[in-house]
Amino acid sequence: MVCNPSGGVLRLVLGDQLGANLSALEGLNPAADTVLMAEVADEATYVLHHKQKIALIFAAMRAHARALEAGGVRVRYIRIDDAGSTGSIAGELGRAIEALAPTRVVRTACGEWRLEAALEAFAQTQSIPIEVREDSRFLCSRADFARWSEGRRDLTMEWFYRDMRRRTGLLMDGDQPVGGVWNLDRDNRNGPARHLRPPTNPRTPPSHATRQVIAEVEARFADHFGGLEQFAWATTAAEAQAEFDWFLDHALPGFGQWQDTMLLGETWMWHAGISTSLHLGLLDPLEVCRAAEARWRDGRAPLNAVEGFIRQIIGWREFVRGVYWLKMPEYALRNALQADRRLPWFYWSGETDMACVADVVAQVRDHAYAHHIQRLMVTGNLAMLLGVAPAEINDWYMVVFADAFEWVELPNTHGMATFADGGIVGSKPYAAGGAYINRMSNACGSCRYDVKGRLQDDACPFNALYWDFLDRNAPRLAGLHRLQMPYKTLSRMTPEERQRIRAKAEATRLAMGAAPL
Ligand code: FAD
Ligand code: DLZ
Ligand code: SF4
Repeated sequence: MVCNPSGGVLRLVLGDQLGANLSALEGLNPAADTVLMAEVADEATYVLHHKQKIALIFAAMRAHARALEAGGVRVRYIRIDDAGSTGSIAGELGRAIEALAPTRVVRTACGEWRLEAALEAFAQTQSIPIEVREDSRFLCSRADFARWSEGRRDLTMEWFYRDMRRRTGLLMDGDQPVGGVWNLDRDNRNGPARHLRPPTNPRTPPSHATRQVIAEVEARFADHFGGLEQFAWATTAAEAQAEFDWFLDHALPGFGQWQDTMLLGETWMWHAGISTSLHLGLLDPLEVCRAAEARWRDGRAPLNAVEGFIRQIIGWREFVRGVYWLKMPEYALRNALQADRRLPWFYWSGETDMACVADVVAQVRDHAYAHHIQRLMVTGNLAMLLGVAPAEINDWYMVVFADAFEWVELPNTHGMATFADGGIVGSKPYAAGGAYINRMSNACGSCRYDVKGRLQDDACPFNALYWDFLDRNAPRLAGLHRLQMPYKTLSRMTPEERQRIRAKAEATRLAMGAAPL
């Protein structure tokens, strides 16, 4: 990979900016410009990412560099083992500026606040111009989201989503939603039917080049969480498209109906598994949504599936990213419920008798993936009920998932799963006892705990924790409209019963290792 002094424009491409239409590459002159890509220790270790995430990013970066070079573009590519590497993106930018003497630098805005702040600080130390362009992986710019949020008391995803439907024209009949309804979520909450069998997702077997990266990551990042044996992530746009085509044919039709369902030992089910490809720029969000819409218009997928899928992408994905950039850096420090406990060790080891939790932990170890309801209602819900400190929870979510980038992880964890943001993203905490998991999964049947029990030794731990959570947080939560029903039930319990629940919940927390920090 070439590194001649160019005098042209130096264009920075980060490991999650691998799309063909990246704004930093607009106007590229192959005769004069150089693209800088750098595998660096800082990005690989600012959290101890799952090994599969590092392997995915490095393999995708190398494939992208090869494709650019094949198209005649000069790439200065720094590998993780480069002896002269400074270990940081800013450091590598500095080294490239010195070596190539470019006329200016062009880069696309970073996804994460942390790196954007570091690169802004770096720019202050430089005399050459550094142009920062809009992040082309999203449909709604940061400025547009800020405008949308102006003057609103609550940032409700549903209103944002409807505006995005109007803006994109997706599933619209003129200015009305097709079918006359904006949101078909009420049709999308099925638990597992008897003998329910999800389609078998082939995913992407690693190429020769990817297997080489896997071996390097195994050697260099041996102390990071997770296994590499079952690595099956798309690392190029072509692989990502093939995975998505499979989803359109085999899983999209059932996506609506079964998107909240959990089955032990089943990983992908009716989910697309495309979050990494969207975040890395291997798939374009609007094209993905248009392809799904076409399936409905052709009669090959029902509206509840297609609407639900599109809502996740132009609704939730864009919304959480907008909230992140609107509220950072203060957002990361929020702890509305003053949670202060340790994360139990079994989140890492999987050593727990709770069948639902053990299944998710084994899955993230092997695949660096869990679907939304596993993240929200199993691991997230349990951590919230235990009162685990937000920093501990965020660290776990950032580590274990291949698709974990703070702009999407933090609003989901802080906002959706634990209510640490105090209600910016969600209007209530998604707290639930074992009954919810029993309804949506087949886990309880093979669990040592009794899902209906509350106080006895083998009672499902979610139950006492759930009622204790509501009780403990009543001053903050009892007024929330959407929690009126459970608080009414709680108010019918005697003081003695509530005391027994409190004692059982505390004993459960301590037995799990969720001691105060
Ligand atoms: P599908 O279920 O097939 O959905 C399609 C696409 O919709 C996804 O690829 C994703 O881009 C988008 N999407 C769906 N739900 C959300 C959502 N809540 N927020 C943003 N986009 C969404 N997603 C991440 O990409 N990275 C994370 O680090 C992450 N952390 C999460 C933490 C918690 C506590 C929760 C509850 C959710 C989190 N999510 C995160 C959201 C969601 O779980 C994943 O996007 C989804 O599971 C990815 O798998 P998929 O591609 O099979 O999604
Ligand atoms: C996640 C990641 C990793 C593991 N490694 C690199 C890297 O070596 N070089 C790089 O340019 N990007 C990497 N990334 C992605 C960055 O962390 C990502 O660009 C920032 O978090 C901003 O979103
Ligand atoms: Fe999970 Fe409780 Fe069901 Fe066991 S009984 S699988 S712990 S919800």
